[in-house]
Amino acid sequence: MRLVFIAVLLFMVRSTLAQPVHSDPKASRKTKILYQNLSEIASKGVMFGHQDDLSYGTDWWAVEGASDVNHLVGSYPAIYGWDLGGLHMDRNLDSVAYEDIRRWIVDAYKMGGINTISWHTFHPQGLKSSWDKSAKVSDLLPGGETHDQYIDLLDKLADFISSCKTGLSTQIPIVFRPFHEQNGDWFWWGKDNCTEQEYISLWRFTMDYLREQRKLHNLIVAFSPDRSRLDLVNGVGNYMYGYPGDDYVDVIGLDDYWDTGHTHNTASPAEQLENLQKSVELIDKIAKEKNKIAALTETGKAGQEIDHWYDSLLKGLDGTEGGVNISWVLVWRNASREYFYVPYKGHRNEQDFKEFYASQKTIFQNNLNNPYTKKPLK
Ligand code: BMA
Repeated sequence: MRLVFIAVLLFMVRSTLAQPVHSDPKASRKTKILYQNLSEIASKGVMFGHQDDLSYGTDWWAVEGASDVNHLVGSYPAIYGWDLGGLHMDRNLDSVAYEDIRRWIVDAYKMGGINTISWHTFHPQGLKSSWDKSAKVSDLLPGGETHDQYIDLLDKLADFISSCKTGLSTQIPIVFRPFHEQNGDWFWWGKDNCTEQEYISLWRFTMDYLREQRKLHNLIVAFSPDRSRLDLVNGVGNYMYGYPGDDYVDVIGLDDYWDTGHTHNTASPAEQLENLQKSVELIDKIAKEKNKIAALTETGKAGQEIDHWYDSLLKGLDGTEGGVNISWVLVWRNASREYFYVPYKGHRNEQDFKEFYASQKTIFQNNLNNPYTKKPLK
């Protein structure tokens, strides 16, 4: 009897430990449920995400209900990526109207999809773009020259996020992925442009402000370094550059365009596949150790210039220890017939994408029940 009791107790402790713990103790109920579900879904397969899926495609712009993914396979993606660069304007960097983004975020939520927001933000000083490295992180921190303008920007961000709601109900849970690819040298928040401590302070200040001053408790926060600047030999240590702490991160993410046929990567396709597997194993390991979840927050091959690209992606994910078990992969946007990440009808990778969709290991909108309830999958 005593043994049975101990066994039950151990089982209970183990199941509690296996649950990811959200970084915000005040996170809303739905946000916590979604977070648990992101972990549960990962044990069944990988969700597919597409940036700007409802906004435009290779040959249409802002058509209600349209989606290149749905057009090709008959299901919307499970994850919808949006970008809030340019909050001082009516439209974001890619000319998508904010009022449309807001409506589509709500639509995606109502369909049972999951929204993730990236932030190619302008620096408030002189409205310098994300890629303008004359912009300084230190100016945004408390005591910095443009700190007050940064607060204004954060207010605009918070206003927008708060406005994404259904009727009178509370805020929609959103995966927020600020200041991405910080280990690269292309953004003003990048490695060679500020100190690690400045980067961490910016992240913490941002999240504290959104949570404490603006009462946003609907955010699942994603950290996403870039794989091209990650040394897999010293994987864990290297990954942690700029990590703001477990209280500020929920998703151990990675942007990996490198192992998926990047033009400057001279490694053979076989080596790239192996490195993709290692990269995914790395984030999975860190996430498990920290009781968080892992995701490929960005990946893809612009122009789909590689045959069977999606098949390789799936092999990369499936070849990892334990098989496909990260929460999602998100490919970038379909802006034109030259710049796209999901093949269009008639493209030679059309069948490749259809097989990716048909795989038991991938999860699209069709397979989701409702990730904001206790039963996420159909
Ligand atoms: C980049 C490119 C840019 C775009 C930006 C924000 O990766 O796609 O063209 O403006 O993302 O979406």
